[in-house]
Amino acid sequence: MQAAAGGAGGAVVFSRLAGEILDILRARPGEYVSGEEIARQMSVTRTAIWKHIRELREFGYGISAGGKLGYRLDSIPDRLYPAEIQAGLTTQFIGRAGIHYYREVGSTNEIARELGEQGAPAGTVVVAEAQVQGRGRLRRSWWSPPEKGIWMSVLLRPGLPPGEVFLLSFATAVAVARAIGSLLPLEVRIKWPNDILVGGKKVAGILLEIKAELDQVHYVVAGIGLNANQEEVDFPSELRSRATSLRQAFGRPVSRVHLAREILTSLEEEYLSLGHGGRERLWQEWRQFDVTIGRQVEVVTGTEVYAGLATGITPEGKLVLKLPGGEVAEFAAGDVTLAGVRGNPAT
Ligand code: BT5
Repeated sequence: MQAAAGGAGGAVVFSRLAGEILDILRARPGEYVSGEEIARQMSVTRTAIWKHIRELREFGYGISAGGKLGYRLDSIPDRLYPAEIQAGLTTQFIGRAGIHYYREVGSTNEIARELGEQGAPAGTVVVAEAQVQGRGRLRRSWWSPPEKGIWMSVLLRPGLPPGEVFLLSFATAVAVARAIGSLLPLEVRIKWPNDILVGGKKVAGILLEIKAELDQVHYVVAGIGLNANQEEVDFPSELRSRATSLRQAFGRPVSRVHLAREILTSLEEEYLSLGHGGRERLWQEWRQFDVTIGRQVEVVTGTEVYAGLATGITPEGKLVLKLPGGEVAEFAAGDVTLAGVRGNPAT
């Protein structure tokens, strides 16, 4: 748990002692643990324990006080608190160096970028309950309502040459798709370059931002926006036909903490695998999720629109399109609309 520098509103997180009490109570689920025992383990007074129990309650934890019996953890709030994400997190470095938590922030990518400039270690994570200036590619905005999604950025310092950093954006998309699929019985798809779809609608997006010189990458910020618990009516009307949430697809609310932890875990796996030359593995995985290749698509790049058959992805991540005249075009960036996706509305 960390305090973070800079950023709208500053990081909000409970104290280290409150975190220690939480760990003790969490280790004894359903049981009362006496104030005396907690005080002894932590070498603090029972009054201090009481004070921090009150603090935890203010952060939304349900803790019963049973007089002489002590304290019992009854419920955990649905918040992306670092202590919750880190409990049971088995990664080597992502989320280990620090998770910076905000109730509200402009953009988690912006905070992660500031941290990158300040020399924060690889694996630093920024997470917010809400973003007021969440962003997509090309300065588009990303709708990030409070406590409904996962708005999270991971600072990475890859040893890849700048020309290969694009691979990380595909790796992040695969990591998010895998994480969703491993926790929920949903068919997750990726639309080039990295829209994550469920039921033909966008459930998550990835924004990779890079600070590099010609021959050296300083850092990369992998931004992940995942709609978790919005209901259909929550969506702004302009997004309703194109966007969805896991809750909508699954039919029940989902645990954002479990998802965040799973995403960090699979992101680290993909990242480490890439570092060990696992490009072929990445493309194989990506293809398993891909919904673009073999479809008639429209690619919008700036003001141009191209229609054609998506025939493949180059090793540089470019989309290959066979145009009606038979020519072949390659796209390094753009927005794809799928024509005639079976059973799904076109996205
Ligand atoms: C993306 O851009 O899909 C990248 C989104 C990345 C968001 C994360 S949240 C954490 C981190 N901090 C940030 O500030 N950003 C990252 P793009 O492919 O350009 O898609 C943007 C378009 O998706 C918008 O123009 C809308 O049409 C649509 N959109 C906006 N909010 C959405 C949402 N919550 N769910 C689905 N679609 C959305």
